[in-house]
Amino acid sequence: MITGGAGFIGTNFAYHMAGKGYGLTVLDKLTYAGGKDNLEPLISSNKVRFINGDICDTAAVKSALEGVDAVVHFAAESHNTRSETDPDLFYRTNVEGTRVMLEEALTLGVEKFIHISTDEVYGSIVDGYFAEGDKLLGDSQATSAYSKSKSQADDLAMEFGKSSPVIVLRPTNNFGPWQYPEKALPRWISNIILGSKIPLWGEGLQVRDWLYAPLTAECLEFLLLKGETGNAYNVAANHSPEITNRQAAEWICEMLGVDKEEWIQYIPDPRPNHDFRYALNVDKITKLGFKPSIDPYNQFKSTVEWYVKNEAWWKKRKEEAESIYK
Ligand code: NAD
Ligand code: TDX
Repeated sequence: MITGGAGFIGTNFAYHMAGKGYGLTVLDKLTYAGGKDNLEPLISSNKVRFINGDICDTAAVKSALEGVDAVVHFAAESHNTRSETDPDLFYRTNVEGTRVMLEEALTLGVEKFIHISTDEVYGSIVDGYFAEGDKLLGDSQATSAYSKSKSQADDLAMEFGKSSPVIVLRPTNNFGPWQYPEKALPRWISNIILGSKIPLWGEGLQVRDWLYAPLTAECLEFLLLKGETGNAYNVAANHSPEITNRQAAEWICEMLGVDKEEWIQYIPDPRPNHDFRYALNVDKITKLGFKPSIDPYNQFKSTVEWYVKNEAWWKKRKEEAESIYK
């Protein structure tokens, strides 16, 4: 079962797993971020059994779990900016929803439960890298309602993992096809295609560790097969040199053939407590045998090409996505 399988990373994972012949159930509430259209080819070919339901609804979760042997739990409210205005929703979905999923799935005896956490649970780091043991309990160093709720959900999953087959994955910023255009990369690409500039917050010197979503999907299949339960794992690209937001924006301008001096607009940073840099130590998952194939420039390029080709997909989402920045 893939919760949140109609969202960005969940969709990438569903295509990866369907391609490998796994039988899949997607449980998704179809919030603004979920698109059943993403999965249509998989649903119509019976590769995905789709259930429209809420992870906070115990009865719906119980019924959806029938016949399921493993759960990969993505469903969440995922955007920091939205958490500034509706923190309660983030706690309900991310903490309470995760508790319901853990309790119901483990009571029914699933063989593995992978909880998708995030690099944001560690907070920002000036130099060096966070290892798995660096996460503190509770809010840890998390700064937004989104990251604080994810930090608490991570604790719950780790607690269940002391006696049940739970794994926690903490990935860095993902990018790739099907990402909702509220997030930086698809926002910037779609802006330029529509003739608007890239709004770069502050000086654009923040560092994100951009990880191509199809690699996160590979990582999850690897953990389903080889991950040791009761453990948290980081996964990251560890770019060298690191990629600032400014660099990412400049690449997008270059790939779309526009002048970066003209098309990047520096604006006062609207995000309170904007985390400056995320960086993770990946020794643990590397030792277990997972090494993603990192090629940021070409992975950015494939992503830009996807948005150029799939204008109809993001155009119908763009107005809603932009409304949160007004
Ligand atoms: P997304 O916002 O694109 O998708 C979230 C999905 O969850 C949507 O399909 C939505 O309909 C569904 N959902 C929301 N509330 C639900 C509920 N109550 N019941 C059932 N379904 C519900 O998110 P994403 O970017 O794909 O992120 C997926 C997961 O990965 C999240 O847990 C997020 O915290 C984590 N994560 C994301 C990134 C990233 O860069 N996108 C990085 C690290 C971790
Ligand atoms: O228009 C923009 N201009 C800008 O400079 C937007 C939308 C963002 N930014 C900056 C803010 C961040 O430094 O770009 C960076 C990336 O921003 P987001 O796409 O909002 O992602 P971020 O806040 O880093 O969080 C993402 O990574 C960790 C995901 O949304 C989370 O779900 C995940 O846990």
